[in-house]
Amino acid sequence: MALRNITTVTTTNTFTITITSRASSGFGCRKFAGAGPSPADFAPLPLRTVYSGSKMTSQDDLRYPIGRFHAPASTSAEERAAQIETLRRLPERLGAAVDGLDDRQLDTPYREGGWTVRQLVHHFADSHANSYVRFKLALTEEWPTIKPYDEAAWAALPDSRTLPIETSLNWIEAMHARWVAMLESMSEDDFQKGFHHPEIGPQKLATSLALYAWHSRHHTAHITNLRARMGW
Ligand code: NI
Repeated sequence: MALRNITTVTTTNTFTITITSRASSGFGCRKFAGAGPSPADFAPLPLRTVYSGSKMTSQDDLRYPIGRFHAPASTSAEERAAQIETLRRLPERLGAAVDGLDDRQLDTPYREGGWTVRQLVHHFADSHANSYVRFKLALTEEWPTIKPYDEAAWAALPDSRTLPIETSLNWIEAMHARWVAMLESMSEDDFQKGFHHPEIGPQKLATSLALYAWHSRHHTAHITNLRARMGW
């Protein structure tokens, strides 16, 4: 699978350089749409730099504030407990990240060409709802094949661009209560169950859990970093 060809090298400065042996660049491609994170999370990016105040920041830093996702070969019960805790706390942390923002601020992209804060919040709901359903399918069927979706197109729909964020914040809170209760009931064997993604192949639930814990922190950091840069 293409993902196995990716090597990440961390240099002495803050930049992370990703080298891939994939023949074609995945940047902007839709191949991994619906896998969870943006398809570009796994793709090489140019190390263009921008000035933010007096501090120079790379586009990669803005796009991957906590680094890219690296699928673990396996996870321990302790690691999974920490990941479940991240999902449990997302509604509270996301609520704090957007607290007090007005409509102008909510409609500000977190980086040049990126989603707005409003789109990020609605993306959390869309993405995590898909993942919640995939967990349910994997727990109740034998390695089902799931349906990818075009997350960029979903984020461009009118509801994602215009609805008040409270609609998704409330939904995320309720959904995560269900999701976390399900995760806490899962056995070691359950985490070895999974689903087939039509484009990226078999995905264990243990890997999905790690991915969505990362995803929770990844997009929340987009918002908190924007606020820090803008002085909001
Ligand atoms: Ni995402």
